[in-house]
Amino acid sequence: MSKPKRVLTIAGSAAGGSAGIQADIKTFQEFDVYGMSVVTAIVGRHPETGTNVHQQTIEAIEAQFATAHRQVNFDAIKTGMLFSKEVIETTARLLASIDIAHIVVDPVMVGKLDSKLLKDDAIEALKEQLIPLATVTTPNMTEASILLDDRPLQTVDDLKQAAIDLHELGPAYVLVKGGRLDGPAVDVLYEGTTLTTLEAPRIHTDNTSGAGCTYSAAIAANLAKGNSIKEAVHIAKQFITTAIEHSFTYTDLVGPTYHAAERKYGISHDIHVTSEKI
Ligand code: PXL
Repeated sequence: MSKPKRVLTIAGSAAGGSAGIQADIKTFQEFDVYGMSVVTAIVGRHPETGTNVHQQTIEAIEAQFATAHRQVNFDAIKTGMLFSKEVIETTARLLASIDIAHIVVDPVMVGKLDSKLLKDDAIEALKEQLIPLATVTTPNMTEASILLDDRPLQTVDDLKQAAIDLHELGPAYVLVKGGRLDGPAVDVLYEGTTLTTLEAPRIHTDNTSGAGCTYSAAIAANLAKGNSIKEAVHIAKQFITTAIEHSFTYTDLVGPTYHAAERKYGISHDIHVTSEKI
Protein backbone atom coordinates (compact mmCIF):
# COMPACT_ATOMS: atom_id res chain seq x y z
CA MET A 1 0.00 0.00 0.00
CA SER A 2 1.26 3.49 -0.74
CA LYS A 3 1.01 5.48 2.44
CA PRO A 4 -0.64 8.90 2.42
CA LYS A 5 1.54 12.02 2.72
CA ARG A 6 1.67 13.57 6.21
CA VAL A 7 0.52 17.06 7.15
CA LEU A 8 0.60 18.76 10.53
CA THR A 9 -1.47 21.78 11.53
CA ILE A 10 -0.29 23.96 14.40
CA ALA A 11 -3.40 26.01 15.16
CA GLY A 12 -6.36 26.69 17.39
CA SER A 13 -9.21 24.29 18.05
CA ALA A 14 -12.53 25.86 16.97
CA ALA A 15 -15.26 24.28 19.06
CA GLY A 16 -17.94 25.07 16.46
CA GLY A 17 -16.17 22.91 13.86
CA SER A 18 -16.02 25.45 11.03
CA ALA A 19 -12.49 26.78 11.41
CA GLY A 20 -9.09 26.11 12.93
CA ILE A 21 -7.91 22.54 13.53
CA GLN A 22 -11.35 21.15 12.72
CA ALA A 23 -11.43 22.77 9.26
CA ASP A 24 -7.83 21.73 8.65
CA ILE A 25 -8.35 18.05 9.47
CA LYS A 26 -11.55 17.87 7.38
CA THR A 27 -9.65 19.43 4.48
CA PHE A 28 -6.68 17.06 4.88
CA GLN A 29 -9.08 14.12 4.72
CA GLU A 30 -10.63 15.39 1.48
CA PHE A 31 -7.16 15.40 -0.10
CA ASP A 32 -6.27 12.00 1.33
CA VAL A 33 -3.33 13.19 3.39
CA TYR A 34 -2.67 11.97 6.92
CA GLY A 35 -3.63 14.81 9.27
CA MET A 36 -2.07 15.63 12.64
CA SER A 37 -2.48 18.55 15.00
CA VAL A 38 -0.78 20.68 17.62
CA VAL A 39 -3.53 22.58 19.46
CA THR A 40 -2.22 26.00 20.51
CA ALA A 41 -5.46 27.31 22.03
CA ILE A 42 -9.08 26.29 22.32
CA VAL A 43 -11.61 28.80 20.98
CA GLY A 44 -15.06 28.69 22.49
CA ARG A 45 -16.94 31.41 24.37
CA HIS A 46 -17.91 30.61 27.95
CA PRO A 47 -21.56 31.65 28.37
CA GLU A 48 -20.98 33.17 31.82
CA THR A 49 -17.40 34.42 31.95
CA GLY A 50 -17.22 35.45 28.28
CA THR A 51 -13.72 34.04 27.92
CA ASN A 52 -13.20 32.95 24.30
CA VAL A 53 -9.55 31.92 23.97
CA HIS A 54 -8.17 29.20 26.22
CA GLN A 55 -4.45 29.06 25.52
CA GLN A 56 -2.54 25.82 25.93
CA THR A 57 0.75 25.70 27.80
CA ILE A 58 4.09 25.79 25.99
CA GLU A 59 4.76 22.36 27.47
CA ALA A 60 1.55 20.97 25.93
CA ILE A 61 2.48 22.50 22.56
CA GLU A 62 5.99 21.03 22.66
CA ALA A 63 4.61 17.64 23.72
CA GLN A 64 2.15 17.47 20.83
CA PHE A 65 4.80 18.47 18.29
CA ALA A 66 7.34 15.95 19.61
CA THR A 67 4.76 13.15 19.58
CA ALA A 68 3.56 13.80 16.04
CA HIS A 69 7.16 14.14 14.85
CA ARG A 70 8.29 10.93 16.55
CA GLN A 71 5.24 8.81 15.64
CA VAL A 72 4.79 10.00 12.08
CA ASN A 73 6.97 12.93 10.86
CA PHE A 74 5.79 15.51 8.30
CA ASP A 75 5.72 16.19 4.57
CA ALA A 76 4.21 19.64 5.11
CA ILE A 77 3.20 21.84 8.05
CA LYS A 78 0.69 24.66 8.25
CA THR A 79 0.37 27.17 11.04
CA GLY A 80 -2.88 28.93 11.87
CA MET A 81 -3.98 30.66 15.07
CA LEU A 82 -0.97 31.03 17.38
CA PHE A 83 -2.40 33.82 19.56
CA SER A 84 0.63 34.97 21.58
CA LYS A 85 4.22 36.03 21.06
CA GLU A 86 5.32 33.14 23.23
CA VAL A 87 3.51 30.58 21.06
CA ILE A 88 4.90 32.15 17.88
CA GLU A 89 8.44 31.99 19.27
CA THR A 90 7.93 28.37 20.31
CA THR A 91 6.51 27.47 16.90
CA ALA A 92 9.42 29.13 15.09
CA ARG A 93 11.88 27.26 17.29
CA LEU A 94 10.15 23.91 16.73
CA LEU A 95 10.03 24.43 12.96
CA ALA A 96 13.73 25.34 12.87
CA SER A 97 14.59 22.18 14.83
CA ILE A 98 13.44 19.75 12.12
CA ASP A 99 14.01 19.17 8.44
CA ILE A 100 10.81 20.24 6.67
CA ALA A 101 10.35 21.15 3.00
CA HIS A 102 6.97 22.91 3.02
CA ILE A 103 5.68 25.41 5.61
CA VAL A 104 2.42 27.30 5.05
CA VAL A 105 2.02 30.25 7.44
CA ASP A 106 -1.56 31.54 7.65
CA PRO A 107 -1.14 34.74 9.71
CA VAL A 108 -4.49 34.37 11.50
CA MET A 109 -5.46 37.54 13.39
CA VAL A 110 -9.25 37.87 13.67
CA GLY A 111 -12.13 35.42 13.21
CA LYS A 112 -15.27 35.94 11.12
CA LEU A 113 -17.26 36.74 14.26
CA ASP A 114 -14.59 39.32 15.15
CA SER A 115 -12.96 37.19 17.79
CA LYS A 116 -9.42 38.36 18.43
CA LEU A 117 -7.10 35.49 17.56
CA LEU A 118 -3.71 37.23 17.84
CA LYS A 119 -2.48 39.57 20.57
CA ASP A 120 -1.17 42.97 19.42
CA ASP A 121 2.36 42.39 20.72
CA ALA A 122 2.59 39.17 18.68
CA ILE A 123 2.58 40.89 15.26
CA GLU A 124 6.30 41.70 15.34
CA ALA A 125 7.20 38.10 16.29
CA LEU A 126 5.07 36.86 13.41
CA LYS A 127 6.86 39.18 10.98
CA GLU A 128 10.35 38.58 12.28
CA GLN A 129 10.37 34.95 13.31
CA LEU A 130 7.69 32.96 11.55
CA ILE A 131 6.90 34.51 8.16
CA PRO A 132 10.59 34.32 7.11
CA LEU A 133 10.41 30.50 7.51
CA ALA A 134 7.39 30.18 5.24
CA THR A 135 7.28 28.50 1.87
CA VAL A 136 4.13 30.52 1.44
CA THR A 137 2.28 32.92 3.74
CA THR A 138 -1.42 33.55 3.11
CA PRO A 139 -2.69 36.85 4.58
CA ASN A 140 -6.18 38.08 3.79
CA MET A 141 -6.60 41.81 3.08
CA THR A 142 -7.01 42.74 6.74
CA GLU A 143 -3.95 40.76 7.79
CA ALA A 144 -1.85 42.07 4.90
CA SER A 145 -2.82 45.60 5.86
CA ILE A 146 -1.82 45.06 9.50
CA LEU A 147 1.48 43.42 8.46
CA LEU A 148 2.13 46.56 6.38
CA ASP A 149 1.62 48.93 9.33
CA ASP A 150 -2.09 49.57 8.60
CA ARG A 151 -1.70 50.41 4.92
CA PRO A 152 -5.17 50.69 3.35
CA LEU A 153 -5.80 48.03 0.68
CA GLN A 154 -8.74 48.40 -1.66
CA THR A 155 -7.94 47.34 -5.20
CA VAL A 156 -6.22 44.44 -6.98
CA ASP A 157 -3.29 46.78 -7.65
CA ASP A 158 -3.06 47.43 -3.90
CA LEU A 159 -2.94 43.66 -3.33
CA LYS A 160 -0.17 43.28 -5.91
CA GLN A 161 1.95 45.96 -4.21
CA ALA A 162 1.20 44.38 -0.81
CA ALA A 163 2.41 40.98 -2.07
CA ILE A 164 5.62 42.57 -3.42
CA ASP A 165 6.27 44.39 -0.14
CA LEU A 166 5.42 41.44 2.12
CA HIS A 167 7.86 39.29 0.14
CA GLU A 168 10.59 41.46 1.71
CA LEU A 169 9.85 39.77 5.06
CA GLY A 170 11.53 36.65 3.65
CA PRO A 171 8.97 33.96 2.73
CA ALA A 172 9.49 32.14 -0.58
CA TYR A 173 5.96 33.05 -1.75
CA VAL A 174 3.26 35.46 -0.60
CA LEU A 175 -0.43 34.86 -1.35
CA VAL A 176 -2.56 37.92 -0.59
CA LYS A 177 -6.23 36.92 -0.65
CA GLY A 178 -8.78 39.39 -1.97
CA GLY A 179 -11.87 37.82 -0.44
CA ARG A 180 -13.00 41.24 0.78
CA LEU A 181 -12.65 43.09 -2.52
CA ASP A 182 -15.65 44.43 -4.38
CA GLY A 183 -16.09 42.29 -7.48
CA PRO A 184 -14.49 38.91 -8.15
CA ALA A 185 -12.45 37.05 -5.51
CA VAL A 186 -8.93 37.78 -6.77
CA ASP A 187 -5.85 36.46 -4.97
CA VAL A 188 -2.29 37.51 -5.79
CA LEU A 189 0.73 35.18 -5.58
CA TYR A 190 4.30 36.53 -5.69
CA GLU A 191 7.76 34.94 -5.38
CA GLY A 192 10.12 37.76 -6.30
CA THR A 193 9.76 37.99 -10.07
CA THR A 194 6.26 37.05 -11.23
CA LEU A 195 2.85 38.20 -10.05
CA THR A 196 0.21 35.54 -10.57
CA THR A 197 -3.45 36.42 -10.09
CA LEU A 198 -6.08 33.77 -9.45
CA GLU A 199 -9.65 34.87 -10.00
CA ALA A 200 -12.90 33.18 -8.96
CA PRO A 201 -16.40 34.62 -9.17
CA ARG A 202 -17.68 36.20 -5.96
CA ILE A 203 -20.15 34.00 -4.13
CA HIS A 204 -22.66 36.01 -2.14
CA THR A 205 -22.92 34.32 1.25
CA ASP A 206 -22.06 35.12 4.86
CA ASN A 207 -21.25 31.50 5.58
CA THR A 208 -17.50 31.65 5.14
CA SER A 209 -16.33 30.79 8.64
CA GLY A 210 -13.04 28.94 8.35
CA ALA A 211 -12.54 29.75 4.66
CA GLY A 212 -8.98 31.00 5.22
CA CYS A 213 -8.09 27.96 7.35
CA THR A 214 -9.51 25.63 4.73
CA TYR A 215 -7.65 27.36 1.89
CA SER A 216 -4.25 27.23 3.62
CA ALA A 217 -4.83 23.62 4.75
CA ALA A 218 -5.60 22.67 1.14
CA ILE A 219 -2.38 24.38 0.00
CA ALA A 220 -0.36 22.44 2.62
CA ALA A 221 -1.99 19.13 1.62
CA ASN A 222 -1.19 19.70 -2.04
CA LEU A 223 2.39 20.74 -1.37
CA ALA A 224 2.82 17.53 0.65
CA LYS A 225 1.55 15.60 -2.38
CA GLY A 226 4.33 17.05 -4.53
CA ASN A 227 2.57 19.85 -6.38
CA SER A 228 4.39 23.12 -7.11
CA ILE A 229 3.24 26.17 -5.12
CA LYS A 230 1.36 27.51 -8.12
CA GLU A 231 -0.43 24.20 -8.68
CA ALA A 232 -1.17 23.78 -4.96
CA VAL A 233 -2.67 27.28 -4.72
CA HIS A 234 -4.76 26.71 -7.86
CA ILE A 235 -6.13 23.37 -6.60
CA ALA A 236 -6.77 24.89 -3.16
CA LYS A 237 -8.61 27.91 -4.56
CA GLN A 238 -10.84 25.61 -6.61
CA PHE A 239 -11.53 23.59 -3.45
CA ILE A 240 -12.37 26.58 -1.22
CA THR A 241 -14.48 28.25 -3.93
CA THR A 242 -16.56 25.08 -4.24
CA ALA A 243 -16.75 24.75 -0.43
CA ILE A 244 -18.04 28.35 -0.22
CA GLU A 245 -20.51 27.77 -3.08
CA HIS A 246 -22.05 24.97 -1.00
CA SER A 247 -21.68 26.66 2.41
CA PHE A 248 -24.61 26.68 4.85
CA THR A 249 -25.55 27.44 8.45
CA TYR A 250 -27.35 25.47 11.14
CA THR A 251 -28.36 28.59 13.10
CA ASP A 252 -28.60 32.37 12.75
CA LEU A 253 -24.81 32.62 13.15
CA VAL A 254 -22.19 32.67 10.39
CA GLY A 255 -21.89 29.08 9.16
CA PRO A 256 -19.16 26.86 7.75
CA THR A 257 -17.92 26.19 4.25
CA TYR A 258 -18.71 22.65 3.10
CA HIS A 259 -15.51 20.64 3.05
CA ALA A 260 -17.07 17.66 1.23
CA ALA A 261 -18.56 19.82 -1.55
CA GLU A 262 -15.97 19.18 -4.28
CA ARG A 263 -16.10 15.40 -3.67
CA LYS A 264 -19.92 15.35 -3.73
CA TYR A 265 -20.74 17.91 -6.40
CA GLY A 266 -17.52 18.45 -8.40
CA ILE A 267 -15.66 21.74 -8.98
CA SER A 268 -18.21 24.58 -9.11
CA HIS A 269 -16.16 27.31 -10.85
CA ASP A 270 -13.01 27.44 -12.94
CA ILE A 271 -10.22 29.66 -11.63
CA HIS A 272 -8.84 32.17 -14.10
CA VAL A 273 -5.04 32.43 -13.76
CA THR A 274 -2.85 35.16 -15.27
CA SER A 275 0.84 35.94 -14.78
CA GLU A 276 2.96 39.04 -15.30
CA LYS A 277 6.70 39.48 -14.84
CA ILE A 278 7.64 42.55 -12.88
O1 PXL B 1 -11.18 31.62 10.83
C1 PXL B 1 -10.17 32.00 11.69
C2 PXL B 1 -10.00 31.07 12.85
C3 PXL B 1 -8.84 30.34 12.95
N1 PXL B 1 -8.60 29.51 13.97
C4 PXL B 1 -9.50 29.33 14.94
C5 PXL B 1 -10.71 30.00 14.92
C6 PXL B 1 -10.98 30.90 13.84
C7 PXL B 1 -12.25 31.63 13.80
O2 PXL B 1 -13.06 31.57 14.68
O3 PXL B 1 -11.61 29.80 15.89
C8 PXL B 1 -9.18 28.38 16.04
